[in-house]
This record gives sequence, structure tokens and C-alpha cells, in this order.
Amino acid sequence: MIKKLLLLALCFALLSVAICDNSISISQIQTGSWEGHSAWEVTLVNTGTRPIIDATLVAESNLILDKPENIWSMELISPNKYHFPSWITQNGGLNNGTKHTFGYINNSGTPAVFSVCDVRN
Ligand SMILES: *[C@@H]1O[C@H](CO)[C@@H](O)[C@H](O)[C@H]1NC(C)=O
Ligand SMILES: CC(=O)N[C@H]1CO[C@H](CO)[C@@H](O)[C@@H]1O
Repeated sequence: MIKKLLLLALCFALLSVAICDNSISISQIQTGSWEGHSAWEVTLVNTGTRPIIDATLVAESNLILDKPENIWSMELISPNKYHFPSWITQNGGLNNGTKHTFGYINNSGTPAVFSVCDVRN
């Protein structure tokens, strides 16, 4: 009985959360560079058909921050995992066709690699 309930709960979880889905596009441009550091502006666009309340952004590799403040307009969940700032979520999310930009300064000359997971509509 418990097992069945757990299975049911899991199914609902899978239905409501698209894992690493592609309804967000990610692009970044370099906005500065100096002494082994580089600054980047990342644009997340909701390319889906529904507002996105929240999403998890995973820095897959190459994100080396000298200090936590070196990434802004995203909130830290756990090391290398970020999510939308609360003001987006509180305002009903990121509408389809709209974008959110955030920035970071990496301790290097190349951009970090990001992917988006756990998109909540
Ligand atoms: C948002 O999605 C709706 C369908 O739900 C679509 O009709 C509309 O064109 C989309 N808007 C943008 C700006 O992509
Ligand atoms: C995102 C990025 O620039 N990655 C670099 C960050 O800095 C470290 C250390 O210099 C590099 O190894 C990464 O390539």
C-alpha cells in the first residue's frame, strides 16, 4: 500500500516537473575581462508556452567565483545550483516569450557551462 502511494507520488512529481527540459534557452555574452577574470551576462528566455514560476540552473563546469557576490540576479540553492530570484517567482514567474538576465564574474577567461533543470510552470 505504502509502495503504491509512493509510486503514485513519484508519477505526479514527474508530471509536474520537467527534468532538464528545453523550454528555456540560455545564451551568454562577455561584458568584460581583466587579469584572468571575465564578466558574463547570461540571458534566459522562456521559449515555452506557459509562464515559468521557477527553474534550477546548474553550473555544469567552469564556474569559479572568487566570492558568492560574483553572481547576481540568481539565488544560490547549493554549490553550483541556482534558482530564480524570489521577485520573479512572487510576480507570477517568467512569462513565455520574456527573458531574465543575470551576471557573473569568473576567475578565468572563458564562460561557465550552464544547464536548466526542474522547470516549474
Ligand atoms: C505564449 O504562449 C501562447 C500559447 O500558450 C502563445 O499563443 C503565445 O504566442 C506565446 N507568447 C510568446 C510571446 O511567445
Ligand atoms: C567560466 C570560466 O571562466 N571558467 C573558468 C573559470 O576560472 C577557472 C580558473 O581560472 C578556469 O579554469 C575556468 O576555465
